[in-house]
Amino acid sequence: MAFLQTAPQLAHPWREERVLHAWLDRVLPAGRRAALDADLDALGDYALHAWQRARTITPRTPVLTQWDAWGARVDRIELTPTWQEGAAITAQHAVLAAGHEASEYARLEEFARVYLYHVASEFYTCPLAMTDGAATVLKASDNRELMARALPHFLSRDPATLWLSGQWMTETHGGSDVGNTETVARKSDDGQWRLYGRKWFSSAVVGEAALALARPEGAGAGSGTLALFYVETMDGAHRRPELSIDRLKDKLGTRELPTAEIHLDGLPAWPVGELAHGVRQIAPVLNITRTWNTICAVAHMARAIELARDYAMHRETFARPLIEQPLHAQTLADMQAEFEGAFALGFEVALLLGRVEHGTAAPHEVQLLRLLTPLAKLWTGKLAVRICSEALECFGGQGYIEDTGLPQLLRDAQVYPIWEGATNVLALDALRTLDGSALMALRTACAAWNKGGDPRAAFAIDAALDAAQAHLDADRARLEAGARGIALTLARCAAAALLTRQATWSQERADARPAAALRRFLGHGLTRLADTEPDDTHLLLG
Ligand code: MFK
Repeated sequence: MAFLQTAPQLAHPWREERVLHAWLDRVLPAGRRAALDADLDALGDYALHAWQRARTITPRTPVLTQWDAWGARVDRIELTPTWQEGAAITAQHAVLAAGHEASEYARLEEFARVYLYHVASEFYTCPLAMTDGAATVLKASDNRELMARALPHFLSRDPATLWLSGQWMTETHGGSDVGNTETVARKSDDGQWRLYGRKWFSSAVVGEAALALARPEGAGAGSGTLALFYVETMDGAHRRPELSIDRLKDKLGTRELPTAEIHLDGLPAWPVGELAHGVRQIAPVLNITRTWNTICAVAHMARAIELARDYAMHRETFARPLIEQPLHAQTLADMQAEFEGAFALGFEVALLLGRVEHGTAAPHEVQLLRLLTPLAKLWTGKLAVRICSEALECFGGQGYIEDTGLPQLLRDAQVYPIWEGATNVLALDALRTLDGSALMALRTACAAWNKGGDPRAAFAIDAALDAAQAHLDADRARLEAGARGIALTLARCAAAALLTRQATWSQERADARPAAALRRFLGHGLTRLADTEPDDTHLLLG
């Protein structure tokens, strides 16, 4: 019999996990930490089961049936088995509901669950993210009627009553620039608002509700005149006839996720707040879903690295395991160090979100959260693609073979820099918040995180922050051209400071690994500032 290579084995994503364990041990009070264990263990079991199951069945994608045999419009979507399990897993383990408990740790505990569930969920986390955002928007509104109607469903711990919400924003002419939204809201004679238009990326069309941007009839152009509406998609067991699904998108990745193009032809709608400034009203959805994007990207990196590491332990080349080949080990360790930095930033954003929402954050932390949310999203989104690509290479040709499950990691990862705002849009969003006091808030936070840690880290972080600050003095065109470099630099500074804190805590417990991650992360450099010479830019594009 010819040689047969064993497939990479996935370790238990919770029981045999180190980084999330240490983070939760450091942050959470003992009682809360212990209470979390059962859900994380069960979600780890599910993740392991889902990975093993996916290796033994033919991949499935959702199927849209628009018409029944007798010509009636039905727009029925048949979901994959994993998606059919989504409501039960979400409700049983409070994946969503945990984030809305009355505790400053609620968001951290929610995102620990998301971290374990995400890759197994086949991006069921996408509609969960939007539902979380919708719940957050409704709670922030003073619309008691909508709150009473929707929140018990969005945050339900019973799969039978759980509702998913979409976020219907993107249109053919209004992607990043939603001010171009063409959907119109008209008030009918009975006083009911109704929406007319086409939404171009609806990933929760199987959900029961959505938040939608639309322009009230007669309102002027631009984004300030858009209003935010709440809609429901079902009339009992049937999809409302004023909502039709034109087709499901044929995407590079996230193929199990039924992303749809839809038409609204008089769908009943209720204003969430005032009939203007809809972008401002929907902004909490953006920030919540961007945090989901961050944690999902980090979870994705963890999965790719874990598989590559396991493979390196068992695959022999040139008479020894790959893990003993210095260059291969170096490559894996570099990936791990970047991942640990990304993890630290992502979970700090989750913790800060909970503290801000619960009212226990210091004033500078409110500003810090607003700045770190886009920074974390844009950096981790890009990094996930890079790490997944590198991980595939760790398997040689097998990394390119579809039924290993590895190519899907890379295809799916490409959504993170796109989903919920592309990298450059996020960099410009960071600029929106980046005045002198926001930078000071970041400096203050970094100094606190660095306290008692490796002085070389503090020196490198200060130098990189100074360099980024110098770039903020540029004129507007240069500032925008350099926004990505500034954002990446600030993200790396925050991550390095957070790694320093984790390393100090871990060293006191005789664990030297986070300190090794910090040294390596610093070795990769913090500064990513760009050359923004406009003449060169024009020459290169001419
Ligand atoms: C999982 C798999 C998914 C399958 C594939 C998916 C592929 C992608 C599908 C999608 O389409 S996902 C949705 C992606 N779209 C976005 O994320 C939108 C990206 N664009 C932006 O984020 C723009 O920056 C934005 C739409 C917000 C620009 O809008 P405006 O109205 O032109 O900007 P403006 O005037 O600066 O902001 C309006 C208000 O919102 C301001 O407040 P005020 O009215 O009080 O002045 C801003 O401060 C506020 N604002 C904007 N962004 C904010 C924010 N407030 C808080 N947080 C933010 N992030």
